[in-house]
Amino acid sequence: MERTLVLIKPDGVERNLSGEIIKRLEMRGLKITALKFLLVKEELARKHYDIHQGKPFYEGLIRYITSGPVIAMVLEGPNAIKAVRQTMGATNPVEADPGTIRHDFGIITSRNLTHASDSPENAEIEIGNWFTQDEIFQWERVHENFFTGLN
Ligand code: 3AN
Repeated sequence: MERTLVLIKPDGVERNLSGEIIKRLEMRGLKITALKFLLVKEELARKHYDIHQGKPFYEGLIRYITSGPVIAMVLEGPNAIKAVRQTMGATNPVEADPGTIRHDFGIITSRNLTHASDSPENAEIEIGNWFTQDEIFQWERVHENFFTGLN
């Protein structure tokens, strides 16, 4: 089963959108297997956004993600990576499709509310950066097969 790391960034938490964002992802059928509320230390922020080091927006991105509490989650399900990124919408909220989180609640790229892993390989690396093994739970929903199609 696919897993992905999802962050509700400080603007999402500050604007009281955490519940709405989690609701939309849960309603798609994704299962929460880990969740925490934390202030991101600079070291974790720089590791998480390492790929963007040197870009003009990099230092602003580090200030943004460390500016207030975030919610970090591991979500699991078939096609979890693609499904979450589809529900989040394009990086730039004014290019995101109507009905996506970034379209519905955002207007600028530098305050685009959420992060989600973009590939299975990066998901595993990111999950390892944000969570310890004992913070992640393997559990079965009573009607798991409604979501997974596996009987
Ligand atoms: P996504 O989050 O959609 O995978 P990435 O990985 O290209 O997008 O960018 C990571 C984060 O960097 C974005 N979520 C956004 O916060 C920030 N970012 C990307 N491009 C820009 C930009 N041109 N200006 C400001 N911030 C940016």
